[in-house]
Amino acid sequence: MFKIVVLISGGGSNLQAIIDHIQAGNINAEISAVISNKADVLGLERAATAGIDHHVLDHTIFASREAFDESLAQIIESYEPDLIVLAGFMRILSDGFVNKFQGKLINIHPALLPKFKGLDTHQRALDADEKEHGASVHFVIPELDAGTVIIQGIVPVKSDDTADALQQRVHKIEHVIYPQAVKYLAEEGLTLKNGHLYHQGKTLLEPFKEYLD
Ligand code: NHR
Ligand code: GAR
Repeated sequence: MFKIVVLISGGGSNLQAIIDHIQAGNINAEISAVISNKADVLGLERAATAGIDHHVLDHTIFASREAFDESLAQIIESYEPDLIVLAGFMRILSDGFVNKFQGKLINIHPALLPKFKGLDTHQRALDADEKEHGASVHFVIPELDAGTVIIQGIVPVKSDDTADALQQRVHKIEHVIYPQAVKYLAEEGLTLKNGHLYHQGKTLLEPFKEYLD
């Protein structure tokens, strides 16, 4: 079985979307564990409800980022996962951690990368007067939000949009593209070689794209 560990810091609605697709038989994989750096978040309850092992690893008790990452890596490795999914995980991971899991570590970022790396993406998209915004699932490399993009979900920006309204629209498409990306990796032989995507033996020159309808 293709085994997944999911890292969260909060609500875990993307975690829930992946759980739902697995339970519905759309993705042939299992989530072995969910790990949160924050206690008492809804995402941990979602894991408990689905009968998934879950852990809290509070980053504030560690002396350094590296010490936290070391401990995080130990928990992850105990599950021997094929894939590690960052789903609203809000801690930047050190180079050592990222290199250890390279090619197996993915993130969803709420912007159409390479635009709007970092935080506060929805307000920044509005301020830049973008006509389209969205989310990108990408492989994680040490450089923040800079790894190869697998799939993008694209939503319109409306003339009277607020950051909140836009965020909600982006969230909807995240729940479509993240399970889809996991399926490509778990079942369809999507891999990363030398920074390029291969899908069923062919090089992909562009990420997959989905539009909100
Ligand atoms: N780590 C690496 N090495 N590379 C990436 O591309 C990563 C990563 C860790 C997380 C998610 C990312 C996003 O999608 C992600 C990508 C947190 C921050 C951040 O500044 C930035 C980007 C992302 C996640 N975090 C602060 C920190 O000091 C804490 C902010 C908070 O706690 O609210 O780590 O946007
Ligand atoms: C998602 O919108 C995700 O793109 C974003 O946090 C949200 C998590 O939602 N990620 C980041 O901003 C990472 N820096 P969820 O917890 O409900 O899945």
